Amino acid sequence: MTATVLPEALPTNDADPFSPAVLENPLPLHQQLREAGPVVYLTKYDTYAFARYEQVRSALVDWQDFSSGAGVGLANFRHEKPWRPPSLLLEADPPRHDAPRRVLSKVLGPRELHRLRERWFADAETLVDAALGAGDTFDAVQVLAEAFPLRMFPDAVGIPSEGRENLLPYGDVAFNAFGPANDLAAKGAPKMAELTAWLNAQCTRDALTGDGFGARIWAAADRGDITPAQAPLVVRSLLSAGVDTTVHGLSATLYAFATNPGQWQRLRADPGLARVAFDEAVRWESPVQIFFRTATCDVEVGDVAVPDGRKILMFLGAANRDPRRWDDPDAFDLSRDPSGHVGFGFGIHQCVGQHVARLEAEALLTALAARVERIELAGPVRRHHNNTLRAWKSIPVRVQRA
Ligand code: 8QM
Repeated sequence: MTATVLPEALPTNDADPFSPAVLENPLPLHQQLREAGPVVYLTKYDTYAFARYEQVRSALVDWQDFSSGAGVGLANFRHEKPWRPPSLLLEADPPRHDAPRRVLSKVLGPRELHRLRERWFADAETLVDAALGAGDTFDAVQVLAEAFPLRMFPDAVGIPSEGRENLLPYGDVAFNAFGPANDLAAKGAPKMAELTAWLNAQCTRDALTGDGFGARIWAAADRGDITPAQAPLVVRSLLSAGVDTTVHGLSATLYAFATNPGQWQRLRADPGLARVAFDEAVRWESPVQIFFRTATCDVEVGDVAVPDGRKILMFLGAANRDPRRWDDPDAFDLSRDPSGHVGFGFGIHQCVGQHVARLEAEALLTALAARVERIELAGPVRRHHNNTLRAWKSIPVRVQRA
């Protein structure tokens, strides 16, 4: 039997996943989409969607049928011009994808991270001491989740201090650009050229200091592992993907603890749980909520087919709370094994910086757990809306020092 390719044969949903209401709280839509079926047709964007763990994970692994080369946003690069030259990693398929991936994977590998570990732990202690020294109520987003990666990561890449205030605004524009041309995308448009020019200028050989990740990417070009033309784009990937993601991953972790005091006590009793805690927070909140793929043929999924050339919206956040895969999925629980979550993606594109992110989280949480007896919300939290990210503007917390 041949699978039908007609959208009319599918469960449909008329919601706008990028509307302010859904971005404020996507969980009800995620549940509707999971319950509707393995494949749902989104009328608003004339596109297909996966929200169950099984389909999301299978599609992420099957890069042949579900391609990234036409872009991983709503825009289809076969028909629309990308807003910037496509990423050599994120928006490419094998074989083009592979050499840049290999280079970045090595630059961000265990040897490099081992060199950073001691310094990052010491810097986390300094940062946490400064935060606690300023009082026992503060904004955990600004004072911890933004401050730590914004210092550590650009230093590790090797860009100068000047202009770093552009990193988060650039990320906001870039992550909005994966979604539709809505108000959020329009908001970034006036700043786009300036931010892009600044970011690109940080990717040249001369802008990058010393022995950072950036210089190591250029060294790979000197060895011939990638071409000199590819090097600045690989540096650009690092600066595009490595800032907002960790900021909101750390924010998610701090929010999770501030609202689950029992879990904080567990971390305090066993600081070795810091890494599990971060992964559990990435599962629970899914800082990167969505990515698209493009079908390279009529792909059969169950008893329907996604037609050749069409975009599929993959709801990573919905998959990460799919009760078909997770017990008590809405609980932030350090006793579960969160491995297998799709918050870092899965398969050949799975986050190449995930070990960097985990090291940042481990350093920050270890410093915090040693110094803070209690952490709780001190006022209303505020989300920051973005077409791709589940992000925060503010998480006011009150801490009690240990
Ligand atoms: C998202 O530019 C890039 O290569 C890139 C940008 C954003 C990401 C990944 C790669 C997933 C964090």
